[in-house]
Amino acid sequence: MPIATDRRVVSSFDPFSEEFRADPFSHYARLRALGPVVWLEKHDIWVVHHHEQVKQVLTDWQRFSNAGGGGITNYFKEKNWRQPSIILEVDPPEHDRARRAMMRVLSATALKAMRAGFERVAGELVESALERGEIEAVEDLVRPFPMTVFPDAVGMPKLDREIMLIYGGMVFGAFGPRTPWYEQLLSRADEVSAWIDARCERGALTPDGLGAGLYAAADAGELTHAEAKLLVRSFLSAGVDTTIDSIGLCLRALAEHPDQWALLRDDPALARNAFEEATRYDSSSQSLFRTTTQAFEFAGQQLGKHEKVLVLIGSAGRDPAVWEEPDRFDIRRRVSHQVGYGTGIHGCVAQMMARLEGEVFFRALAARADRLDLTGPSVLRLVPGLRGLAQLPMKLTRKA
Ligand code: OVM
Repeated sequence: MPIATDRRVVSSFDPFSEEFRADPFSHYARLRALGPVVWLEKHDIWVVHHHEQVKQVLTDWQRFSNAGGGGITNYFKEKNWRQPSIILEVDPPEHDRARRAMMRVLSATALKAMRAGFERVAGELVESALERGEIEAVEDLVRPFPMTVFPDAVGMPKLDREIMLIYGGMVFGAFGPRTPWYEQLLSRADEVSAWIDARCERGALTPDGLGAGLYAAADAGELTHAEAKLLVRSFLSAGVDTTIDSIGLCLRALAEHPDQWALLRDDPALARNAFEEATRYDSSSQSLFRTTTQAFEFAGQQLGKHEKVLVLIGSAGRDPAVWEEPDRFDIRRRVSHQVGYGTGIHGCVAQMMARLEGEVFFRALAARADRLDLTGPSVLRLVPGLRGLAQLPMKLTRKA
C-alpha cells in the first residue's frame, strides 16, 4: 500500500479538544486554509471541511462507508460499546430497508398530525417562561420542548425520560476519543442501556406512535421485530439531544443578533427559515464520520483502506466558497443547500420532524415575546459529537 507521505497535508489540530470546541469556527477557517483533505496526526484520521468535499464524501457511500461506525471507533478494527445502529452504521443494501421503514413512519401525513401537539406544548412553555421573565433558557424553555414532544411522538411513557439524555451522552460521546469523562459516563452503560432497551419493547409503547409504526412495519414483513426494536433505539438515541442543542443555539443566535430577532418578532412566519439558517450558522451537529472502504486518491491526498474520515459539516456551513458573508447570521438567507443535517443516503432521517420542532418553537416565541435579553454568559455543553448549550440565562419580555 504505497502512501505518498511526503505529499500528505498534516495538522496537529484536535477537533475534540476543549480549545477547538470553544471556538470551532475560527479553527475551521484555519483548517480550510490548509487544503481540502488534511491528516490529523493527534487521532490518525482524515478531515474534510470545505462544502464541496463534504458533499462529495457524504454522497459517495461506496468509498466512504458508514459500516465503519458513526464515531471515531473503527468497527473494521475494533468492537463498539453497543450493537451498531442498523440505520446509521450500515451500508446499502442492508441500510435501505431500515431507512424506508423510518421514512414511512415519518411521512408528511404523520408530521402534519404532530403539529397541533407541538404548538400546544411550545405555547405553554413560552407562556410560563414569560410569566417568570428571568429564566435559565436551556433548562426552563428549550430542553423541555423536545423532551416532551419527541417521546410523546414516539409513544413513550411520561416517566424517567431524562435517562434518554444520559444515553444520548453515551451515544454522542462515543463519536469522540476516549477521555476520563467518557469512561466515567460509560461506567453506567449497562444500567442505562437496559432502561433504553426496555423502552424499545413493543409493549412499552403506545399503539399510535412512531415506535408502534415500526412494529407495524415488522408485522407487514418489511422488517424483523428485532429490527423494529433497534430502530426505536435509533429514535431514542438521536432524537432529543440533537434538537435541544440546535434550538438552544438558534435561540442564542437570535438573542445575540437583536436585528434578526426583531425581524422574526415582527414576522413569525420567518421561523422556519430562521431555524434553517441557524442549522447552517451554529447547530448541534458539527461533525460526522465515514470510513474508507479502499485505498484511493481524493482531492489530492492518498487515502488508505479502512481509514476514518471526519466530515466537518459545521465548517461546510461557513465556507466562503458557497456562502456570502458566511459568519453573518441572516434569517432571510437562502439556505436550502446547507448540510447541517448531513446529506445523501444517511442524511438525517427525521430532519423534517426536527424542522417542524424548530419552526413551531420559534413561531410560538416570536408570536408572544417582544424582547430577548441575555442576562449572563452562556455556557457550552462540551459533549464530543454534539455542540450545544448547558446554560443560557435570559430575560424575556412579553409583547404588548
Ligand atoms: C442511531 C443513531 C445514533 C446517533 C446518531 C444518529 C445522527 C443515529 O442509533 O441510529 O444519527
